[in-house]
Amino acid sequence: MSTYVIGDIHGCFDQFVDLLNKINYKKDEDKIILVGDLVNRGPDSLSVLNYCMADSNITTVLGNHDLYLLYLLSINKAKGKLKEVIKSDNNKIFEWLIKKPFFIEFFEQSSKNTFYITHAGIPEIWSPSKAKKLASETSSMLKKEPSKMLEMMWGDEPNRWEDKLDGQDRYRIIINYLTRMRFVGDNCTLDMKNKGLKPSRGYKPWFNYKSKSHEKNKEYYIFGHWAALNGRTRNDHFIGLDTGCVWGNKLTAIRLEDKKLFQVEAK
Ligand SMILES: [Mn+2]
Repeated sequence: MSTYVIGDIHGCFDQFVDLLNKINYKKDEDKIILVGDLVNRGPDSLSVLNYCMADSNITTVLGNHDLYLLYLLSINKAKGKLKEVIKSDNNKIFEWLIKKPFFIEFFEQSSKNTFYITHAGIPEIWSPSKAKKLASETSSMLKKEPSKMLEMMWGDEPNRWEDKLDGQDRYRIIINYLTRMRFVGDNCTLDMKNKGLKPSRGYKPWFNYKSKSHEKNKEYYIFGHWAALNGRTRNDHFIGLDTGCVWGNKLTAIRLEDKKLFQVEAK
C-alpha cells in the first residue's frame, strides 16, 4: 500500500489518468491525496470530478478554484470553463466538494515523517497544529453556512493575521493563507498580486521559514497553487507539486513512503 500526493490537475483529465497509470495506482489498496484545484482552466473538469467522486480512496484539500466552483454551484451560475460542471448533476458535486478539508496531516509510519498538505501552504506565524485548528474551524463554518461563507470569502483584506480577528475577516484571511498565498512580507502580510517568481521589495516566498524546526521534527510541507515555481523551493522540506500541467508542462505525484516523484507530460 502506498500513498501519493498529486499536484494541481485543473481539468486535465487525460494527464491525470496517465499519471495514475504511471504510478501503477491500485484501487482499494493505494491512497491518493490531491493538493486541490482539480478544476477550471483545463479541458475536462467534469471527468476529473466524476472520477474522484467514484473512488473513496481519493481525497483532496480545497484549492481556490475548487472554492470558486463551490461558489458558482451555490448561486447556480454557469460560467467559463466550469459551465459543463455547473450544468451537470451539481448537487452531488457540491456535497462531495464542500466536505473536503483545507489541511491534511499525514504521518508516514515507515519513515516517521509527517506531511502537512494544503493548497497554497502554511504561513510560518502558525505552527502546524495551529494551522490545523484554524483550517478545521473554517471547514466547520463552511459546512454550517455554505452560502454565506462562499459569498463573503472573496477579497484581499485583511492582509495580515491577528489572533483577535473574528467573523468574516477571520475566515477570509484563513482561506487566503491556505489557498491563495505566494509571497509574504513582515508578519506574513500577504501579497496577493504577485504570481511570478520575483518578490516585490520586502517580500519573500512563504516557505522561506526563519526557523529550521521542520528539519528537526521531520516535517514536510506539500502544496500546489504556485505554477511559476515549477516545484523549485530550494528546500527539501517544502514540496511544491504544481508543475503547470494546464500550461503545457507536467503533472506531478509524490509517493510519501520514499518521497519519489513521478511525472507525466501535458498533452
Ligand atoms: Mn490555486
